Amino acid sequence: HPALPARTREALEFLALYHHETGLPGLRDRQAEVYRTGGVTLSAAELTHGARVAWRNSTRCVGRLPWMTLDVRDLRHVTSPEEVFTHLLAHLREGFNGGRIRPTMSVFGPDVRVHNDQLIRYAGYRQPDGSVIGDPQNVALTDHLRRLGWAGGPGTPFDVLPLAIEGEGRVALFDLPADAVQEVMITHPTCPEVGALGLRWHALPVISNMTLEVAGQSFPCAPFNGWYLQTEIAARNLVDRDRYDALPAVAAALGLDTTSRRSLWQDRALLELNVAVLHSFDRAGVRIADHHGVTAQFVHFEEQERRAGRQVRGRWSWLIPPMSPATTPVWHRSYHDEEERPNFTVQTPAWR
Ligand code: HEM
Ligand code: NRG
Repeated sequence: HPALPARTREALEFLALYHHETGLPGLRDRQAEVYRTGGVTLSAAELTHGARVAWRNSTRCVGRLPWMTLDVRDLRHVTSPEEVFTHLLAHLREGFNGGRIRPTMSVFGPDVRVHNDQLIRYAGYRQPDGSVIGDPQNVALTDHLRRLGWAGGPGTPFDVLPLAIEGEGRVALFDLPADAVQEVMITHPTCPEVGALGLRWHALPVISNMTLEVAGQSFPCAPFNGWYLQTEIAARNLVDRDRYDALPAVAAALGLDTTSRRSLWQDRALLELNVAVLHSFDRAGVRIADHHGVTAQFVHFEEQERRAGRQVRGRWSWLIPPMSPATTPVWHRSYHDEEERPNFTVQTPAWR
């Protein structure tokens, strides 16, 4: 239907997909509603399936095999910042589930937004000399929260930021209570000096700056979580030069010779930090993937999709892990990276 407005066309396409994939009857009636009103109000079951397919269509996600298990909390009637916050606390608890993390998404009313890019983020405090205490990636967010009235935290490298929640035309700040934020202290199975560095990370990645686009509708506040892949923490967040830049300290803790680049001390420190993160999450009973397991599962996902008559889209540069990529099957495969709907789109930060 090239002549229809995008909203109507996407509504029709989604209803066709929903009825085709579920085998449920009643497509004709739903189509009639779209032609009558120009759009569609999704049932809770349709929203759930749409959110799951949005995950299935996420080209940059290597963790898509369990897309059908996504738990969707239909909170489209919730619009006030205070109520949103209460439901976000419940999301953190239910998603964490005592360490047996459940992929979870909460879908709020269309005018709600969370300014934080994830529900749990560490402050980045810019110092007068230009250096940063905390996570340098979050300096702009930290400044934004200060402008909104946050007094600032104790000033450790791992201060958890408050949430800025927008709804009903206002923005309010909320501190996350300590019991809502699960963290894992990083220790190494054989080298106590690595544990003494005081590195840590939060157990749950809850992405809160992506809009769920489904059936011609946009939900800017639809935070979702799965579990971490250890390379996200141990090869990027704690390691990138413009993040926590921990490799020199890890190498020193391991007693490596750092005077020659060709001792490959960076690679040795990187490997041991990845071992440490997996060891620490396992010991804490918090689910985490490793890059060999998750890429093998991704190949399984590709086969499952092919059997279902669907083409897997992917962005190779995001699917390969940032360490030892050629030891994983994804390295040796190629992917088309067209974007399909339903999907998630990245938002512009609230302060830009
Ligand atoms: C990206 C793994 C669950 C949607 C990623 C990335 C990894 C990953 C490693 C790349 C991140 C980066 O390089 O910064 C996993 C694992 C999961 C999981 C292990 C465990 C269940 C989910 C869920 C959703 C999702 C539940 C949505 C319902 C996405 C999206 C991106 C992504 C949209 C791209 C994010 C961006 O553009 O910044 N995932 N994921 N993932 N994942 Fe997953
Ligand atoms: N790299 C980011 C998180 C991106 C999404 N990763 C997931 N998503 N595992 C970081 O915080 O390191 N998920 O929904 O599980």
